[in-house]
Amino acid sequence: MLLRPAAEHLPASATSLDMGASGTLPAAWVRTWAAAGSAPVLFDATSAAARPDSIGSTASPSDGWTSAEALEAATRRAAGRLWQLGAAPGDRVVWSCRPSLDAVVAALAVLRAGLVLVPANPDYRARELGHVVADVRPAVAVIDEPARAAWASAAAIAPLAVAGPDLDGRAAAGELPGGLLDVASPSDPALIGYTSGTTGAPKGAVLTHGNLLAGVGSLVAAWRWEDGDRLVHALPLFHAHGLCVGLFGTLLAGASAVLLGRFDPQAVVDACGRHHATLFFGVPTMYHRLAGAPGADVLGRLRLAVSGSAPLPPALHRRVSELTGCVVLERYGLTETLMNTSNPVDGERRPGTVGFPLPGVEVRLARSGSGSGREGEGEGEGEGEGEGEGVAAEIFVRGPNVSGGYWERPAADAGRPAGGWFATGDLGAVDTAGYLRILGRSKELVISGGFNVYPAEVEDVLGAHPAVREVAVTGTPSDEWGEVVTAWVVPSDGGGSPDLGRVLQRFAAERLAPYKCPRIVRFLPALPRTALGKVQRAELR
Ligand code: MCA
Ligand code: AMP
Repeated sequence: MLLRPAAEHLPASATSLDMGASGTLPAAWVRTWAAAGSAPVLFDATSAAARPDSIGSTASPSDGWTSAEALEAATRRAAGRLWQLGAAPGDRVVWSCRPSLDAVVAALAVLRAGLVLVPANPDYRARELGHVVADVRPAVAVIDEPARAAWASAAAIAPLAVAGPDLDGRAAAGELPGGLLDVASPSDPALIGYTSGTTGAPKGAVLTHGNLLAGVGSLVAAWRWEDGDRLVHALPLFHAHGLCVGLFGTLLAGASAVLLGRFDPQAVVDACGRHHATLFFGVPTMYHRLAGAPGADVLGRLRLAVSGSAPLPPALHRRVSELTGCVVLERYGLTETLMNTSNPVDGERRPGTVGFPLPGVEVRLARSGSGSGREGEGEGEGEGEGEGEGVAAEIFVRGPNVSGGYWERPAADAGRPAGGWFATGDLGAVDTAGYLRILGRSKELVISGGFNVYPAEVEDVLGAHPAVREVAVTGTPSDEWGEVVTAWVVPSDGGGSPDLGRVLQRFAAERLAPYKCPRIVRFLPALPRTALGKVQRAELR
């Protein structure tokens, strides 16, 4: 069944916008910056420890704030530096940096220069960063730490220039080739987001400039994001939530953001108050921690607090509302599609639901399997498939926000949406008022603190340890994290001990980013399997 379109839930101003992706984000940003002049855009609190005086000074834009015109100039110079490093339009740039203003300028410059931004978690270990570098063959890697730069160089299979994030400071004025800035077309690739490694190795979802503009533009419209809005930004910058929704959205709306660089409940509370914030975006773990923080009632004074990336338990939704007066707005998205649905700004924000389709996005529920969705489903087939109100079925999405497929994957694994419909791997149902409810996932995925963990990747790593005969990875429910990663291990010698558990956790920590490492290790004599030999994960959970 097709969900009722956004038009029924949004004002005409939001739905009459052109979501047909007839432009690019950089071109839109530059127009906004030209009009905004000296207006403050980004407050850099990422190095607050070194500059405590600057926190809270909203009076002087020069004190920690970067203006629209300064951001335009810095990103222009940084784009020139990327070209000097040898990158040509269409080349990929791996960007693996801790949050900083320089890192932000570098990322924006990649898009302005017509290059393809490939974010990589700065917590990645050598094998994780190496996989991205070997797969995407970047011309440039922007990396803020020598050890990670060395890992990238070692994994490169094509010539690679490695630079630190301070691209602007190194640019030589007057050497910029003219006419190349902000000229990418909507169909050109803009960003490759690594995600969904069902086979153990993440693959890159390719988003075009048109996808980014449509995906971010629909949020600006639906959330009535305006130049007077100010976001407290405490999300990682290397995922769609922090980068596309938080940062790119701020810039498209002509609004401003306080970049905290990391999440700390007290810092969020302080920044909301001192900077007169109107917006906060977080994952459920952040709301869990904020709910218990002194001064959290500041959330109730925001115009909008948004949750996403993982299910926000209704009990937590109600708790935040009771403690702070803030009715969190939950929305739903994926790296491959950016955001698809959202609870309304005006109207009831229903706990346990992700609301209605965003402007320009079609959402439908249909039976999955037998090739449906990714390769097999045609136009309009979703109607009359027997999936109706309240019945769980796979969620499919279609729209100008949806990626055309994964980077250089063979057809079977390419994620090409057939008839435009992208199979999300999430299961949902609509309630009587039309709100979408996420009921589970058909894909094997653990979401811990808003970060996605693919069991196969963790199993591949642990399975390489000589003490492990077999291993399966699942998610164990957790109030704070949503789920935590649990490894079920069949030891080679038949026994298992807390010591071996710790050895395996250390082994994982050397090879995987911290959020993927098993918090819990359990030992079994054998894994439960079906008659065909498939591990029965449901029995382990
Ligand atoms: C940190 N640790 C974690 C996680 N984060 N362990 C499991 N799951 C995690 N998510 C580890 C730390 O390395 C540390 O390990 C220990 O847990 C305690 O760290 P703590 O300081 O408490 O954590 P934190 O640094 O405060 O991080 C918690 C966090 C963070 C702020 C909730 O996980 C976070 O920023 N999550 C947001 C994820 C996100 O942006 N997802 C968007 C992707 P040790 O003790 O060993 O040192 S999804 C997306 O983009 C789609 C499109 C969407 O819909 O949004
Ligand atoms: P990613 O692979 O990082 O793009 O994560 C996308 C996945 O996050 C989706 O397929 C969902 O499983 C999950 N997700 C995102 N937002 C929500 C939400 N509000 N509720 C439940 N799951 C969500």
